[in-house]
Amino acid sequence: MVRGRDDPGSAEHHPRTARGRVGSVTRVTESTPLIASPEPSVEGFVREYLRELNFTQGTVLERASTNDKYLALARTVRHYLMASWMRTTSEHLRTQPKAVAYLSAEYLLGRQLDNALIAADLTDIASEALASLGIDVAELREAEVEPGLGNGGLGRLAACFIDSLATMAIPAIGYGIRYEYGIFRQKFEDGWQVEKPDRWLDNGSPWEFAHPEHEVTVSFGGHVETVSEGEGADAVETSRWVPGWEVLGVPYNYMVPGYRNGCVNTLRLWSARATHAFNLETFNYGDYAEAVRAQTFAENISKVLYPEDSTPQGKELRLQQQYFFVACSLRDFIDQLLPQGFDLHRLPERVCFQLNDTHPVIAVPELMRILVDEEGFAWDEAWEVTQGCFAYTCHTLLPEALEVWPVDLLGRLLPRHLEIIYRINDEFLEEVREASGDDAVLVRRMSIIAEHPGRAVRMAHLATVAATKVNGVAELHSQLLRDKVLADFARLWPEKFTNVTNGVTPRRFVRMANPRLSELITEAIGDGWVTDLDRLRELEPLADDPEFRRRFREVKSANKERLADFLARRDGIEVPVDTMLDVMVKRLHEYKRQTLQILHVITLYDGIVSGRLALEDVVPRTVVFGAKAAPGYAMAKQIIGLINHVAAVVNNHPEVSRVLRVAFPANYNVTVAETLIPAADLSEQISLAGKEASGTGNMKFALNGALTIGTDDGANVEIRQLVGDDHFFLFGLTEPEAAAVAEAGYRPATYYEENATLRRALDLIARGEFSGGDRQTFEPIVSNLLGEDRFMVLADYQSYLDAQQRVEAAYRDPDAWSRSAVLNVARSGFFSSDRSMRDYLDRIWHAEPLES
Ligand code: 26W
Repeated sequence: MVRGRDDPGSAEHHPRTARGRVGSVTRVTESTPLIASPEPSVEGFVREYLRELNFTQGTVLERASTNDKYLALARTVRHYLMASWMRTTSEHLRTQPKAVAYLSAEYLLGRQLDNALIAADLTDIASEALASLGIDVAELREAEVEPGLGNGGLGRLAACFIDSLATMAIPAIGYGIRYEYGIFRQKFEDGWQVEKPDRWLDNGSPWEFAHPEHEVTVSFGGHVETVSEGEGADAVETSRWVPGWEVLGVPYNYMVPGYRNGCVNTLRLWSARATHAFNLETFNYGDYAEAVRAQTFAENISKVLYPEDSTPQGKELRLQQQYFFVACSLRDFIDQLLPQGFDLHRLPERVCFQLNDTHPVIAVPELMRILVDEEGFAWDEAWEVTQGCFAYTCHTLLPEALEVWPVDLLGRLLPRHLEIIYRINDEFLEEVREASGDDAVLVRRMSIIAEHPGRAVRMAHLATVAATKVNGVAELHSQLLRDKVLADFARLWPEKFTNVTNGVTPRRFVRMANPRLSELITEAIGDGWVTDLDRLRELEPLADDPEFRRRFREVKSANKERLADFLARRDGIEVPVDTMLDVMVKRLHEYKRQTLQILHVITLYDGIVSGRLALEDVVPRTVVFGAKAAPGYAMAKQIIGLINHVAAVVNNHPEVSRVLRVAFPANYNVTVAETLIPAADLSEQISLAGKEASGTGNMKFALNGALTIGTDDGANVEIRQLVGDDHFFLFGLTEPEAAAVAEAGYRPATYYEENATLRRALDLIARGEFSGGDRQTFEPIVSNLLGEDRFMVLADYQSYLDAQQRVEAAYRDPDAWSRSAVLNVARSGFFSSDRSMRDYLDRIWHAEPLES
């Protein structure tokens, strides 16, 4: 149960005396007066900056630390966006347009400063202003600790989407969790991953605005009572949730600036606090220690991001997090963004709650509970409204990544929600029975409640039943959702299923991360591409212009220098700047097949040391990995260990290291991606076909002029179709082929027995070549590959090797290579997240931009 601040019923639970009167929210009916942001000028910026440094940071320039200077700069930049933010917010309230409310447990934002400078068009002014004070902006940029409030693709996608929504002036709000600890900081000890806490808030977070006055109370536990209302024939039984405990959600607002368009949207992240009532009572009893313990208990809810990105642990705290943030968000939307007394029957006209995977799906029974229990809606009315308000995006194909919650856990934490889910399921299964002529097997398969191994709620089924639309994140993925993962549902409701291929924001991943390429592009075709990425097409003819290609190569090589410098300073890693830069960066997962790439490295190493491969026949390359493993995922950690141990041997070998280097900087994150991707020549997208839903790194690489070596998987399929077969190195089984091999019974050992090159590579690992002679160290990897090899690494090995040879041949011709690279840039405009947003708007949300 959730109560808003303005709910008079909550007063008795919330003695306010200690904290003063609660401000009620002013409903804006016409434009409120707003303070203007300062006019951009160098002198003005200097003044604002010194004011921040002296009056807010409380220090003088001579004594200011780098962090002081960074905080003052961040706050100064904020000023220039503030009026736009306030204007956007008040316009939103005044005009009451249909809004998109993006519900996501993760936002992998990356650093904010540079993005804000670019959005506000202040980069040059800020540099000049600070230079006049003897400060280097570049140094301050590095002081920012990125908010790593996400695991990988799904969280980064959410960050790209809110950027695009703001740039397109769509009324949108992002809702999520303000984790005190984001994704862990990865370190290597002897090549093995260790996790350290990510204390991203330690130095202060200048981008957030706490709003305790908009706190929301969230309830958990307790039991459900049935109450009868009315008499005789009119008597109706209703359910009443009597919760066991409560926490408060305090919202923190972050600005989401559009690119130079005067629109600044809001990202609202919730932080958990103990309720005042609880504190007061317990403290009054004099049990100080117990009161503090209870406080810690409540605050644990938003303490840490779960670092699993594919195997849900079914942890109670995770379900608490999920319910906590969606309960706060629904309450907030209804109380803060809709006019008082708004008729909730019309909610679908005003909002689409987009469910970013199943993590926020508990919002479905929560809205039902609000409508039925609090607003007195009849069940059917409430269900119609609810079905009109939600849409669901699925981001995976791995069955083990689909969340299920044991019924006893869910019932203990949210008894009323479980009851609601049961009723939704009953009515849904009735529909299935009717449509299928009582097909009991089908009913069991489609049920929201799984019976085996234990009774559990299948969140993907709940989401699919409730949503107006269900979408996958690339063509192939959406097709597999329709044909395999959710096939029964797609047969019942074909029109519910749609595709929206992912995209990435060109602001962060081209304009900001690759200023040199941006300049080259802008010089050639003007700067319209930043918000209209299809215009990159205009570069196509320049692929045939030798001078343009030369300048493109100059950009690449300058980006390699920048990377080398970055890695030298950050990690003490030395990378050559004149070799092919071959990059695989993404979460460590067996289906993504980092092992396949390390096997290629081992094969090159073996070829050289055994003399079968002459040094002059090898195209010098530097292989860069970046990957975090879920802390409990033993095989993923083994693979990290293997890569680091292979790197040590390769890099220290006097001959081999002349043509082959392996670099594995620890703690891959958005900031590293921004330096690494613009320098890359070759993008490794080598998952087993049918396993990677989309991938978004693949798009970032193509847009930055790297060529892809990849399987026919996820969005690779669309990248290849757009850039053309001649500019993409395809290899491996297709999805239907892989499915057929699996069906027929896959036997990896056959490949080992029949392929001598593969055998030598695996034998090197098995014999301890990379583990100081110890055969045990990497035994689990070898026996896994020879035994189960669930993701068919061995089946695709030879095909991958052949593709790598085509890569080498192509790279030997710099002109042809850079022609392909330019064409990759020119033909990848489709992968802008602006286009993804247009697709969501047309196919799912049906919202319009705010007039400015
Ligand atoms: C712990 C439970 C869990 C399960 C799945 C947590 C997180 C997930 C995510 C769905 C994993 C994820 O990030 N998926 C990725 O989403 C990207 C954005 O759509 C896609 O590009 C990637 O292919 C997909 O793996």
